[in-house]
Amino acid sequence: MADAPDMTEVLADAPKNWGKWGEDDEVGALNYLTADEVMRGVQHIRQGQVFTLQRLIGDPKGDPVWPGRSPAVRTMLLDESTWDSAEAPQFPGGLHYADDKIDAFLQGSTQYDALGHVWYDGQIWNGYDARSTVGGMAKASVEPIAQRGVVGRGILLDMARFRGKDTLDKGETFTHEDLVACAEAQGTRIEQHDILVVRTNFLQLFFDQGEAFYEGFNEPGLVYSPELVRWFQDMEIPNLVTDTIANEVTYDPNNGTALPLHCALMRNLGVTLTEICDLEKLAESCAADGQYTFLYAAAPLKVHRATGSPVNPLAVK
Ligand code: UVW
Repeated sequence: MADAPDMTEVLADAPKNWGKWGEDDEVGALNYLTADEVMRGVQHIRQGQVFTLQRLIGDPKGDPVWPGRSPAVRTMLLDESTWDSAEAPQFPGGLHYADDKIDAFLQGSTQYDALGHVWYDGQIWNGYDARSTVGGMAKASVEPIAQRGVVGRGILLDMARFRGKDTLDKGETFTHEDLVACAEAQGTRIEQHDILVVRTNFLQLFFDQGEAFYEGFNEPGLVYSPELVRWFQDMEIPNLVTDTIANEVTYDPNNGTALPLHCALMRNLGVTLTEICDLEKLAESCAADGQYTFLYAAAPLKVHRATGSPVNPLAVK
C-alpha cells in the first residue's frame, strides 16, 4: 500500500462541515440530534425491549482490537484472600471488600471515537491544529461528546442478512446505495438524522479463528466515494455505529489508502464513529418482528482530553 495516493489528494474535493456549528464546535454532526430528534427516537419504542450493544471487556473468548492495540487487562487488587494476611487493612465492624483496575486502550473495546481521533494534513475536525493532540486532546476530545450524550432514532441495517451471509467477508465493501437497498428490503427507510447501526457480523470470525483472524487484516465495510460522502452530508447523519473494529473497509480497494472514511466523515463532516458493537441480539429481534428502528442512546465516559472512550450503547424498541 506504499504507493497509495496522499489522503489530501484523494479527498481534494470532499466537502467539509468546518465552521457550520461555530469556530469552537467539538461535537460536529451530533448537533443534528436536537430535542425533536430525541422525541422522534422515542416514538420507536413500541415494546419496552432493551438491547445493550457493548461487547464484553475481558471476554474469556478474547477481545477483538485494532492491530497494534492490546485488549484490556483487569487486575484484582483486593479480594477475600487479602485478609489471609495480617497486614490487610482493618475496618471497624470487620468490613472486607473487593477492588480491581483495568489497563486499557480507550479505543480497545466498544467505543466512541473523539472527532479529533483521526486526521491528515495537519488539521483535525473543524480545522483545529493537529498539534492540539500532543499530550492529550486539547480540542475535539471525547469529553464534549460524553457531556452531551447521543440520543436519537437508530436504524439497524443488517448487511450480512441482506447479502444472505452469516458474516461479510474480509475486504467486502458496500456503498450508501447498498444501505438504502438494505433498508428497503427490511421494509424501512433511512431518514435524515438517523443514527446508522450497520451489522456485518465480521467479528464472529475473530471468535471462530482466534489469532488467524488478524492475518491479512482487512475488515469489510463502507467504501469511500465522493457520492457516499455527499449522501452522508445531505442526510445529515450524526453517528455511524458498526460491529467492526474500524467502521469501514480497512484498505480502500480503489486507491489503497487506509481508513479514508475516517477522514472524510469524521475529520471533514464531523460524523461520530462508534465501533466494535455487538449487534447480534438486536439483529435477531429485528429479523423476528420486522421492527428495525428504535431509540438509540449512548454516553461515552467523561475522560478529560481522551481520544475515545468505552461505551455501552442502548437500543430500545
Ligand atoms: C483507528 O483509528 C486506527 O482505528 P479506530 O477508529 O478503530 O479506533
